[in-house]
Amino acid sequence: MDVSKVLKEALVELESTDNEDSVQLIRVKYLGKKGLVTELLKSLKDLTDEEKKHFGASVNLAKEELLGKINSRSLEINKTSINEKLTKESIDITFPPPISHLGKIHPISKTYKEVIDIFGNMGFSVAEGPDIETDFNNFTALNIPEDHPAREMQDTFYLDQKDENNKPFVLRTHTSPVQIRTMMSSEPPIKIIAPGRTYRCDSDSTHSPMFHQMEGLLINNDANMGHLKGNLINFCKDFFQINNLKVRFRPSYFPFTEPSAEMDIAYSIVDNQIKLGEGDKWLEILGCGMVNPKVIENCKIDSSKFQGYAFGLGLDRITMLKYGLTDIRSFFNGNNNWLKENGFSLGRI
Ligand code: FA5
Repeated sequence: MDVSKVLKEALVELESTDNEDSVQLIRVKYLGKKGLVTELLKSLKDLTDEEKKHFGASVNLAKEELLGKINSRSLEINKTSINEKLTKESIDITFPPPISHLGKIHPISKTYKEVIDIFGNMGFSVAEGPDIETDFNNFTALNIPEDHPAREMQDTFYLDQKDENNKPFVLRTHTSPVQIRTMMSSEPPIKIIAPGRTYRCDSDSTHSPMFHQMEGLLINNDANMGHLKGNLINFCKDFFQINNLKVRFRPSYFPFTEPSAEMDIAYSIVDNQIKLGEGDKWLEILGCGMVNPKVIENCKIDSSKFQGYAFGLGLDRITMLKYGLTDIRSFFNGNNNWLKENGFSLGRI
């Protein structure tokens, strides 16, 4: 029985194979229970002790060599197939993705852009403030001193860290602190909007713990409630693209404005969808008023020379109204299917 002949045949077969399945067949053919090399070992019983020694050793050597070659051939074949796959599947990241793979613009992002465009056309510029605010900017400077009941109107998230006045920082409950930051750092005339994230411990179909507001602030020497109402009505007609939009201003109370009002928009629900411009339901979209002279003074501006108006618009609320969405929480639950249905393709923004 020629061990070297069997080994040679096995190696030739191994060399000519190019896939993993064939390698495994060769393994079985030679090293399996009934394999050719195994059979060689079975024939030991017919040999003399001296022959057994030599033959056994040469079969074992051949077995080891073949096993090593089978394993390395198998590795080689796997490596080649992975490389081939990688070459075939390589992605040209400079190539634009197919339309079906393009992301969607979130409705809130679309609203953000639109409100900035509309107020930008009215001459307002964009100001910004941080999400984490001091107690002074979020409350005190806005004429909401400690223990003032108005602090309870806005359920506040307090942070553990304290500011220089030893007061805990807060997640801003509204965008109104940007009024303070702007008046503290610039001279009138002032005409800004400040869109951004705001936070309150509040959650139902029209309230979200994180939501978006846009502050508006105009300070000059002759602004009045008429200007404020006119601008807000024009904004709504432009934003909702409805000329005879039903709106109402209700007297309200904010410590930082006097007089104060809230603006509501009329709607109805038809087939579980919000319909605008008709119906007897009202959704509050903003608070507004003439800036309280105390706030102007808190910012070191002379309130005998300057006056102005301010408003805080709920961006999520106007987005719900515009696109007929009934639950504010759907904006933020990260559901990609919802976004595919309700988002906007890049070309449309
Ligand atoms: C304020 O936050 C005032 N800072 C607004 C203001 C600014 C008044 C300047 C006067 C001058 P209010 O708490 O009402 O007011 O909130 C304003 C708007 O934010 C509401 O009309 C509503 O549209 C929206 N809003 C309030 N709370 C939530 C909430 N939890 N989720 C979604 N939207 C909300």
